[in-house]
Amino acid sequence: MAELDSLEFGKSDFVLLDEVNMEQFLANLKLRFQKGRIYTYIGEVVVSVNPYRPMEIYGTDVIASYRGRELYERPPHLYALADAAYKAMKRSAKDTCIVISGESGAGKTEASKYIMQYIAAITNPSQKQEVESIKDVLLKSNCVLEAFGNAKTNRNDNSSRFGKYMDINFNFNGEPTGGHINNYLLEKSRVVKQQAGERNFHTFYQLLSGGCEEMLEALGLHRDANGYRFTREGAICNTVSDDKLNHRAVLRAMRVIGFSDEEIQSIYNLLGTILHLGNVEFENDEDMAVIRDLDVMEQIACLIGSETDAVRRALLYRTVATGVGEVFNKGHSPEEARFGRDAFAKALYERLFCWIVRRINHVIEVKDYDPARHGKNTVIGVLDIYGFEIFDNNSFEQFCINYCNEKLQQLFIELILRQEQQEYQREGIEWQHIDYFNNQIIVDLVEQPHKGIIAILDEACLNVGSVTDTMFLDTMDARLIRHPHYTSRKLCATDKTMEFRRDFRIRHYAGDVTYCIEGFLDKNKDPLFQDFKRLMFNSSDPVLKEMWPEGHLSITEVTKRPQTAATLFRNSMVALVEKLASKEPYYVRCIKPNDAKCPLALDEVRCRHQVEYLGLLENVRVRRAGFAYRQPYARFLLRYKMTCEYTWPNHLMCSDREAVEAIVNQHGFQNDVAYGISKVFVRHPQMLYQLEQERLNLIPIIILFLQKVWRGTL
Ligand code: AD9
Ligand code: MG
Repeated sequence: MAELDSLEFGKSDFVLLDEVNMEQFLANLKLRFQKGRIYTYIGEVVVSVNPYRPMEIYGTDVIASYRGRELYERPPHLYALADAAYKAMKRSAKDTCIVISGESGAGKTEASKYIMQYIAAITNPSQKQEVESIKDVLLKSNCVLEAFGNAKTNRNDNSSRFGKYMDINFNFNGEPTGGHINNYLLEKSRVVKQQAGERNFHTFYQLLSGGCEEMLEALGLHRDANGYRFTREGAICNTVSDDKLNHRAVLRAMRVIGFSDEEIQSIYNLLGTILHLGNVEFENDEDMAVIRDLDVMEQIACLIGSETDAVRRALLYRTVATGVGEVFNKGHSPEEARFGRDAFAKALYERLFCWIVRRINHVIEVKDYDPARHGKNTVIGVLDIYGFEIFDNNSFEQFCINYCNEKLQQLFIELILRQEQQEYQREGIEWQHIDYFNNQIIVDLVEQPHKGIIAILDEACLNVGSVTDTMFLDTMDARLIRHPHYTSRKLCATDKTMEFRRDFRIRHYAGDVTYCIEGFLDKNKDPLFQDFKRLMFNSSDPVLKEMWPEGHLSITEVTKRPQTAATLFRNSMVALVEKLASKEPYYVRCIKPNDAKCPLALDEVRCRHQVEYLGLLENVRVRRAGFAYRQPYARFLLRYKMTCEYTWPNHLMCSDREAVEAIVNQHGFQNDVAYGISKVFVRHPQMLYQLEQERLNLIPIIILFLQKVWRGTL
């Protein structure tokens, strides 16, 4: 109960601020941060500030101290939130989810891992073998997915370049029985190109520095990341020193999960293939691409279980079908060949990543669950997805990532308002409306059918070959000119020269982002010549073949236009939001204290901006206008009846509600509560803190009393 509202450590719940304004909010955040209190509540929301240093607050003793306790009983912590989500799920057999949001580098992924560790630690006290191994796989999956899905960016040395939503399934006893991972849009363009100062996905560097001699030799690789075009940029800025150790950890994790030796070999064969592909050069022979270095073709063929000539042909020619069904081979120009090579490398990696996720899912998915025997299967979902990004150069990927964050912000607004409103209505309590900035208008700008940016982009992609990125920008300018959250350099620049016509800007809820349209069309169409798919489908390696099931189609059979990348992403976001909205949500709002990744420094301007766009002040206002906590009468009574002479040990009133009123009146809290149909609503957590304190003071006296009764000395 210590530190809940103290001068030394500030207010542990922003709801307790004397006044709700930015100055007080920031002062409290800063004071707590400097005292090592990185977590603070807004009611049941945890606000977390990245400490950028190891903290002594995650040990087993700390886990034990949060287990089964109520949120306000202990200092704010992710563990308390995880416990609340777990308890709510167990008590009401309802699915819950924990949504972790915040910008890149704010601490989402770390938070998700602590939450999972906590859930793993408090479940299965009887150490049943099958439950332990499920937990082990769930935890180990993080290590593998981070190696393949994370990379060093200029914002974060371990930035998630994919979105992850993990369901953990529980049986009737609250033991984990399995899980499922959904992955969202991997930033595959990173495989072939990284911005200055950034790295490719960790796994490439881990393999090169940690792979054993025999493995590297078999893959035809040398250790120097500088020698491969795809890892060269990252080799220069290589600041992540534990690649070697991590390589071993990933191998161990893959074995624990159940990857076979053959599967692991196939994975590394693919990584080797990608590195070699990056070094394939195309020379110009009368406008046709040729490859002089056939050794590298042989190496690739060997790694993907193919023939040297088949690899060479796939890189240099594409099969084309005429309208009348004739099929012929068309040679690439060097530029086309380079484009095809990069598309192939990106696709290989993306397929590999999705296959790894499917493989893990295969191990963790709940099998043979019989609700009649085991009771209802419930779920806690944990969402850790890329945070809002503003880079110097923002492209299609940032557009998708930021759209995803708009959707999540919309959900936050919707759920917080809706849930509060519904609860007050249900319980017959008056609700005071608080104004929010509603970002639905930005979500619509991006996703609205026929009118939104994705629709315009898809339309442009339909016109094969004829539409350029600039024409796409012109169409957007014409159609969106009046939208308050859209502008482009062309629309706002006085000097309308061509170089100004490559950008458009969206006023996001989290700030203005300027996107360069270069590559938007290609990334959205995401074309890959059928020849590559066929090459992989014909691989003698069954693992690789499995990743390319559509490779069996001949060119004349491939008629259907695949969905565009942006549309696929939008559909997956809509499905994700639906999934989250169907569960009882718990929120972690992460804040990045400074851009230098340095401990103890809290940049007020940066923090103010995040507090603003995350809507945290409004969140506090809603909590304060409403009621911070609510409890069913019976539960409240059970916990606090000892603090009132009329209710201890039992009350004689007509209802639990009257008994709760007696407790409230005795302590003089009449103005702090409202009585609903089934629950008592408490305005400020202070009242509960006081009751908790009193309870703690009374417990020794009651124990003494009971001991005396027991011994017959009373
Ligand atoms: V991104 O959107 O994936 O780019 P995240 O996930 O929000 O981002 P991440 O969790 O990766 O950020 O945190 C960034 C770094 O901050 C970590 O690698 C740690 O070095 C550091 N960090 C974050 N949270 C903690 C913490 N609770 N304790 C110590 C932390 N260090
Ligand atoms: Mg992350």
